[in-house]
This record gives sequence, structure tokens and C-alpha cells, in this order.
Amino acid sequence: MAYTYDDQNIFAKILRGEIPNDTVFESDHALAFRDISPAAPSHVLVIPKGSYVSMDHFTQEASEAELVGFMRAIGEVCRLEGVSEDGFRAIANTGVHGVQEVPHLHVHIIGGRPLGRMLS
Ligand code: DGP
Repeated sequence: MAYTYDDQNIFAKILRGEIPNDTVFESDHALAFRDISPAAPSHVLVIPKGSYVSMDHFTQEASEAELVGFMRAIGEVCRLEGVSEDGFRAIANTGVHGVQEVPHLHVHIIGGRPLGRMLS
């Protein structure tokens, strides 16, 4: 599948500094910031700095450095948020069926309370 990236999406604007964000972690390849509508005491969005719509797009086209940088950023956020020990959920809502609102790849890191099962 060929992907078209909309550079007017909200996360692209955040990356360009056009919209403020509450940054938790930043590296060469990733930015992590607090979700505007948190679902739990800790709710951080981790995004690659490159223009990728989804995990499929990202893993097809990103460099090794981008791939590693993104995964390391997720680990950093978990440690910084203190959710590694008790656990958390990492979610990448994707496409229409996944109810993805913002068409820039993002992984939700949600934790800080028991989350219950979620497989529906
Ligand atoms: P989804 O694409 O369905 O995974 O959800 C997008 C998430 O992004 C949703 O939890 C709310 C969050 N969000 C939307 N707009 C903004 C924004 O301008 N700033 C921040 N920090 N979060 C946003």
C-alpha cells in the first residue's frame, strides 16, 4: 500500500512548533508529549519525527536509526513516567477500523492505574 501523508495534521503542527505541547521526552527521531485528553494518570503519545501515517508505513520506509530511535523513546517514556514496574498499555490506533483520529503514527503509553482487559 502506498501512503500519502497529510502535513496539516495536528501532530505535524506540533512537530513544527505551531501548536504547543507538554513534552515528556525528545530525541533526534521521536517526540513524546502528554495526551490532551488523558485516559489514565499517565497518558503519553510517542511519535516519530518523520512523516509516517502508521506502523505499516513507518516499518516499510523508516531508516534503521529512526526505527531504533522510536522504540528507544517508548522505553524512555515508560521509565520517565514510572510505569515500567506496575505495567502499562501501548496502543497504536490505526486506520478506520482502529479509529485513528490523527494520521501521524503515534503510540499511546497509558498507565498509572489498573487498566482492565481490552480486547474487543
Ligand atoms: P487516536 O488517533 O485515535 O489514537 O487519538 C489521537 C489522540 O491524540 C487522542 O487521544 C487525543 C490526542 N490529541 C488530539 N489532538 C491533540 C493535541 O492537539 N494535543 C495533544 N497533546 N493531544 C492531542
